[in-house]
Order: sequence, then structure tokens, then C-alpha cells
Amino acid sequence: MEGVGPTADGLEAQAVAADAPRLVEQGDPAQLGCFGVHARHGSVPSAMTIVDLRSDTVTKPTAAMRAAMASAEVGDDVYGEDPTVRRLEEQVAGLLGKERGLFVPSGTMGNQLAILVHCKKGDEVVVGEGSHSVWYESGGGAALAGVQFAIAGQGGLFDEAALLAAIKPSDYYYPRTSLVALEDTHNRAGGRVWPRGQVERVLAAARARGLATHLDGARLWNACVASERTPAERAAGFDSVTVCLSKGLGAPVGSVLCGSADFVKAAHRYRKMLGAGMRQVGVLAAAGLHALEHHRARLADDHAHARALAEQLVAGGLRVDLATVETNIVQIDLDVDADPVLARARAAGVLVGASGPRRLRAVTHLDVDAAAVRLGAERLLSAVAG
Ligand code: TLP
Repeated sequence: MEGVGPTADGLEAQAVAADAPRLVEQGDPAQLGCFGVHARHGSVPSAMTIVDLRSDTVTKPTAAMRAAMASAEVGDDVYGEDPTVRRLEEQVAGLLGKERGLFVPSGTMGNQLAILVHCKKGDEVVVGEGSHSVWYESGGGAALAGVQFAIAGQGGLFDEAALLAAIKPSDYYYPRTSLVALEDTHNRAGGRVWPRGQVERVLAAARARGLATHLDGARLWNACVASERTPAERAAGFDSVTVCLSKGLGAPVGSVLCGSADFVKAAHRYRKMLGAGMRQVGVLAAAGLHALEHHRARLADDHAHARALAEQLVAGGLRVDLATVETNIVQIDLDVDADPVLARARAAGVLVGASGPRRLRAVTHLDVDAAAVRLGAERLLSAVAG
């Protein structure tokens, strides 16, 4: 039974018997709790199989994905000679309706390359509240491109009025606002999907003011499934787009940054500058191609699991804004500090992250099925109850 650890305790054994949950094997405790603030606590009882809801990045490659990786044709990508990388780049660019794609090691690098290409030192980038580039990219915008960020609106998604309010006037003493970046789905907003009409109005306002536009589509695949739109429809109008293969799609690593041929040419130079000239990485691109083919449609399962999780937590007395649970992320507001709850949750065999001092984040993914999610919710409820 794939993904089910050999040492299930009584409760898990029952759940396994009930409907074969996919439980994640216990990881290295030193690596646990890598998301957000206040996340490194305690240890997991050694004989317990844990339910890992920290992120959709924790998935392990399936046997079929590993087979695709093992048989990938490869070449030296610094010479442009890796056929599998080229196939992935062409396929993703085609899916997004862009001219070209560039395989990069991470979503962070995709976003940072976009900022480097679109902006000059001293420029300002408009983003929504809680933007990944502001929170989780190690200050790369400031350190690498020399930009600062302006926040538009509240809650992550914003409208054209909020964009216009964030754009600085054009006198020499203001920073030059040169880029607006949207995040779809929006991570810290709880995996919310941008309404397409709102995207179009923001893009039109950005274009009218001469701004470049970037889409952080780390979870664009989730947005596509939730909105029943194609990737090209959701990426339309953006100058550049980052999509990740290593979130809901379940590849071990990799993102693709797409845009015009000129944009990708400039990003390619920066990628090399940052030390990510890659060699025989067709083995990794093959995982991405496999994920695109086999793991996109099933994201609907992750969304259903997230909704079930949220409803179970609410039924158990926790606070979750169900209206924001549109995809695979559940934000749980606590009346107590997240820290001790995280520690108790870990001890009970469920891993979640803290996305604020009194807020938890749980993410559903390929390696947890409905029964595992139910078990995780039970354990989380008892951890919060103390
Ligand atoms: N997000 C990770 C953490 O970095 C927070 C997660 O567990 O959710 N954009 C968005 C919207 C993301 O959520 C992430 C990853 C990235 C970019 C960066 O991707 P990687 O981790 O590949 O650099």
C-alpha cells in the first residue's frame, strides 16, 4: 500500500482498514516544521506514522515518476543540449500561451529572475499583502535586484483602485514603480483564486501606467482546476509567469519561468549568474513532465480533502473561514499561541505549519488521501484541545 508506513498504531490501523489512507512516513525531525514562524518543536513518537499537512511540497515522487526520471534522455543543459528540459520548457510555455519557458530550480528563483529582468535598482514592485516574495524569499528582491515592495490593498488579492493607490507618482524623489506581481492561488490568503475579471482590470490598469506584470503561479494549476479555466486563460496578459512542478503536482523539484523570447533570454543570463546553470537535469524535467500529464486533474481531490478538513475542524469547534477554502490550503485561527499547539500536534502525529503567531496552515496534497486527512483533523483537534 503506497505511502503507508509499516508501524501504524491502533488508530491508524483502523483507518488503514477503513479506506486505505496514504500516510506519510515519519521524516527526519530536524527537517520537520519548515514552514512559517514558530515551526520547529519537539519530536514525533518514534513508532507513529505521521500525517504531514505542512505543505504540498512534502510529497515523494511516485514509482511511475521515478521510472520516468530513470529513463529520461539527458544532455548538458548549459550547452542547451538536454532534450527533456527543452521539451518541458516548450510544453509549459505552450500551456501558458507564452513564447518561451526556462526551467529553474525553484519558484523563488523564478520570481527573483522576473524581478531582475523587469526592474532596475531602486524600483518598486507592487504586490498583494502576504506576498511570497515579501515573506519567504530571504529578502532576495532587495538583495539581488535592489527593489523595494509596496503593498496593494489587504488580504492578498487587490483591485485596480488599490493598485493605482500603490503606484508612486513620477517625480525624481519617488521610487519608480515598474512591476506589479500577483499570486494565484494566494498562499497566505489561504489558497484563494483570483477572479479572472479582477485580474483583467488590474492588468489593464498596470498596462495603462506602463508597468510590467508578473504572475507568481506556484499553484496556478490549482487555480485552473478550481476555476475550470485553462493555464493559458489564467496566464493571459501577464508579461511573465512562474509555475511550480514541486507543489501540488508532486515533482521533487523545479519550476518554469515563462514569457517572451526576449524576457527568457534575459532571465537565462541571470539564472547563470546566480549559479543555476544546470547540466543533465533532464532527469528532473522528466519528473515535471510526468507530473503535468498525470497529476493535474487530481488536484480536485486535494481541494475536496481541504474542504472536508476545514469542515471537520469547524465542526470540532475551530475557527476556519470556510469561504476562503477554495483550493488545497486551510488557515486555522486559534485563540491561543500556535507554538504549543504545533508541539502537541507533532506529538499526536500530525504536522501542520504556523502562518502567524495564532494561526495554523494545513495543506492537502498527493500523499494524503481522505482517510489520512480525517485522521489528521482528529489529531489536530485533540492537540488544540490540549
Ligand atoms: N511556498 C512554500 C513556502 O515557501 C512558504 C509553501 O510551503 O507554501 N510562490 C508561492 C506562492 C509559494 O507558495 C512558494 C512556495 C513559492 C513561490 C516558492 O517556491 P519554492 O519553494 O520552489 O522556491
